[in-house]
Amino acid sequence: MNSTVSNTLVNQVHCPSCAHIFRPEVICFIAEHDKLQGDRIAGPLEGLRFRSSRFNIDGNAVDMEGRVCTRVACPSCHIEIPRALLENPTCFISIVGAPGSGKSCLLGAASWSLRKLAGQYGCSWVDVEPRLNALLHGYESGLFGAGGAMRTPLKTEVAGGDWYHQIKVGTKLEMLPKPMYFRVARTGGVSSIIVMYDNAGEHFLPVAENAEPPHTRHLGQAQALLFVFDPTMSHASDKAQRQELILIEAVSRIRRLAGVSQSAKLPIPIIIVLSKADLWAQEIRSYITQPPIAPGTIVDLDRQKIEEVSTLSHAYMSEKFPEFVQSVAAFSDRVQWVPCCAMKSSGKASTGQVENQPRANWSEVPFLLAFDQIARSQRRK
Ligand SMILES: Nc1nc2c(ncn2[C@@H]2O[C@H](COP(=O)(O)OP(=O)(O)OP(=O)(O)O)[C@@H](O)[C@H]2O)c(=O)[nH]1
Ligand SMILES: [Mg+2]
Ligand SMILES: [Zn+2]
Repeated sequence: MNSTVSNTLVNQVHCPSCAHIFRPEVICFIAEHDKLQGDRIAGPLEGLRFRSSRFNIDGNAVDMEGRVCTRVACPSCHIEIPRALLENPTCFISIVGAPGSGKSCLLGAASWSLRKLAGQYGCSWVDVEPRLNALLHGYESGLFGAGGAMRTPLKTEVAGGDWYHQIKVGTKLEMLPKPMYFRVARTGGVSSIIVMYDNAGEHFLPVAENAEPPHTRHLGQAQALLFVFDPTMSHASDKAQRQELILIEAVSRIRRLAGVSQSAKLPIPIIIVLSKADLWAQEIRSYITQPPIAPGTIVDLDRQKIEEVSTLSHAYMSEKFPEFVQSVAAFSDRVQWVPCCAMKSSGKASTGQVENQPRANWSEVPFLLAFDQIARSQRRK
């Protein structure tokens, strides 16, 4: 890259898709000219990835056919990444939970809420490159779009182009999740890029050691873990047991991928997101109708209120799901319990059918808490 931009570059970039770590100078550009379509790793429909030695005055690469190229890709997996990753600190947030626990709805509701409320929390929240967040935009407009019936996100599939990039590694095809990117900044302060993923719950089910699907490789670079626990999954069903197993499996993968001992406490904060609060949290619901806002240094979060709600939720969980609570305590000393909902379901007496209405309460809180904690730890370094 040319010298006009190099003074603002970060020291190293973590690829959000394949976890490769590289210096920004070795970034690949994506060719724009029609004659340069097709890439041996990214696929035949993608522009060629290349290292450039020709730049225009704005610091953009020029491809072999003379077209200006602004899009960049990881030098290892060739998946496109936002250029902002070269210039801003990154916060990786991994969202884990059983199939159907509410991860995709949570993402849609959180993103929708943050677009409206970020200013009140003393920060800004914008798409880094809207094109790369298309999946999430679909969740948001389905849940909160004006007019028409509310559409909940489709079940996140275990494979397929909407949710995953497909690349060619040697002779093998590999699926990697499509990250979602937001720029968050304290009003008037330095910005960070939040990277999040929406996996299918099935990817977190226990597998034989060293057989982890590549889809969840992001767990190795997670700086905060959001575990979505659905208290409405019947205690007696298989799924209830899975929630516990999924947590144990996720922690074990994080430890393996991050190279920490299997008996060590997790070195990152865990936030247990208690989803579907409209259905179960009668005693707690009144606490989460208003966003928890109070002056803070990084984000204006009302920590006292959040702590109060976390204590109430922990008490609820200790009574109803003691095994789960014990597992969590064994993994971390830094756990927060955050109830939230993405919608309100109610039975319609006349038809007996369930009716859903958009209702995002506290869905943004787990993400702001995670960002706040990551930003604090980055400041301490
Ligand atoms: N009442 C209520 N129902 C919810 C809420 N969030 C999710 N649901 C319901 O739970 C279903 C599953 O939610 P998803 O967000 O798709 O679950 P997921 O964790 O992404 O599931 P996978 O994609 O299979 O891993 C939705 O279709 C909704 O019917 C909520 O806040 N309240
Ligand atoms: Mg999903
Ligand atoms: Zn990569």
